[in-house]
Amino acid sequence: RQLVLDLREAIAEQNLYVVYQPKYELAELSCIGVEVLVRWKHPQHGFIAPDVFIPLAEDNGLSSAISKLVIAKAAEELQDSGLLGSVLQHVAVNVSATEFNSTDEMNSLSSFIESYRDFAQYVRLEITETATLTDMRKSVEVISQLQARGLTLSIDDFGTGYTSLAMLKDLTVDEIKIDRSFVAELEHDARSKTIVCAVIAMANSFRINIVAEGVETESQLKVLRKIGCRQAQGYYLGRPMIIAELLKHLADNA
Ligand code: G
Ligand code: G
Ligand code: MN
Ligand code: NA
Repeated sequence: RQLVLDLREAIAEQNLYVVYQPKYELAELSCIGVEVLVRWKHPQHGFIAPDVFIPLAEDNGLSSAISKLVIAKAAEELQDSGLLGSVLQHVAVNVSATEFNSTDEMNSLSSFIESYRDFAQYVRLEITETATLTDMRKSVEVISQLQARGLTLSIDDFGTGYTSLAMLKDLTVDEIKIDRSFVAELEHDARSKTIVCAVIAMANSFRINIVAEGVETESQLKVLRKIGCRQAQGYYLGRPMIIAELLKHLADNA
């Protein structure tokens, strides 16, 4: 309970900050986007993981405040970086299911994003598969509204939910991200590999962008390349970094 109060205060005082994990195009191993991830350093308890405070935020009506804070910080840090539109084709922001499932909150979020004029066009929203789609028909509607406003949509942690195939059938998403559990098993478990291959094939035929998450080794990257995966993220390619580190990382890898 104290933690919720502290979180509220941290949000109000803009004391959360963001890091950026690069996303790579595998053909040329060039960075083409970033995923923005929120971080909280508590004044007494030190770093608190998003796995802890995001659910807390969701349970206490703070999701949309966090999304807006993340977008404001990313816009502020990236707007003058010279990266937007040149190196970075998009900037991905995670959206909680509680927020995604509220039409009001999503309208409010997209208006907020639109207020960042030179930034809005780069924003891509990531929604987690498992948590999201309680009501497929409503999701279809929300997603097409967001796309009509120029935002692109990505399905995060793809393959972990029960509705993966229904989503491919019904949702006109721009991107799917293969959950890192499949990538971790890619080399040891033939069935995981078969699933990943099938997802890549389906995504390619639907012309949906496909990203492998959680790439931690060179050999995983090799396998992914071989089976036709075009984009990837993971510690092997780049950890989540503060803006100064991101700029250095991109300069070093240019
Ligand atoms: O960055 P990290 O691996 O610690 O993130 C852990 C979890 O928290 C992931 O599921 C990630 O999607 C989620 N997360 C990180 N940043 C944000 C954010 O800004 N908003 C939301 N809703 N979730 C986030
Ligand atoms: O659920 P989502 O995909 O948004 O989670 C993103 C989180 O995954 C980030 O917070 C990041 O810390 C974590 N992450 C990114 N790359 C890797 C990786 O290669 N391995 C592992 N274990 N976690 C990763
Ligand atoms: Mn994500
Ligand atoms: Na994920």
